[in-house]
Amino acid sequence: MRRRPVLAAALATAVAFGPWSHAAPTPQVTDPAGDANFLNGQGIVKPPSNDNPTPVGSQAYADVVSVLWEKAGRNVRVTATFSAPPAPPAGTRLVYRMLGTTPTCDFVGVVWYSSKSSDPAIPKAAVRDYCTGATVLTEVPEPKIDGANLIWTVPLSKFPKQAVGKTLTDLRVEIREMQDFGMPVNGAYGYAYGVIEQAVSTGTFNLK
Ligand SMILES: [Ca+2]
Repeated sequence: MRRRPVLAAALATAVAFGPWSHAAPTPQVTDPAGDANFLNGQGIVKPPSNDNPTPVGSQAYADVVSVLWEKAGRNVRVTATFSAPPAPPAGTRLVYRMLGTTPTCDFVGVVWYSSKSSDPAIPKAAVRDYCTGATVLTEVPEPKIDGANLIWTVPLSKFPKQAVGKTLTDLRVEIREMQDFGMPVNGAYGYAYGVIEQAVSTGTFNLK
């Protein structure tokens, strides 16, 4: 009988802390559904908002709704969530870019090409950075597709040293359609053109 107060206190503690200790982390980037259609951010739909559902529809496979940056041991895990699985139809090649900025890097983040570029210098998945005056792609394992989620798990060591230990600011998304020539033409195998989807935020992530 004398133990009852202790048990009661333990239960009270479990109740008090239980729900919060398992709360889902909050994505740093959120974006409306229904706005992935090449119009937003293309000068067609004007600021102040780049997120305007339009009558022309939306490509759900490119329609980002949130991005969560997390530490996972010595890895960085980036989970991008879409309106549908990120699986463009045959013939449509997209590059999915999840980026941020540091004082010395115009951008640094993770990218995934929905189909392999014919350019041997472009890996299917990479850390993409502009920290040294040029765009650099560092190959990383492909992200996992889990339903409507695209999940990169990238060793911290794959990020440029100029960015490690720094805070990524202005976390954002840019998804572009790719033209692939299948062979080098004037030195290029292809290029990225229209922005099918973008998202911006003031969210940050400590890259360490
Ligand atoms: Ca969206």
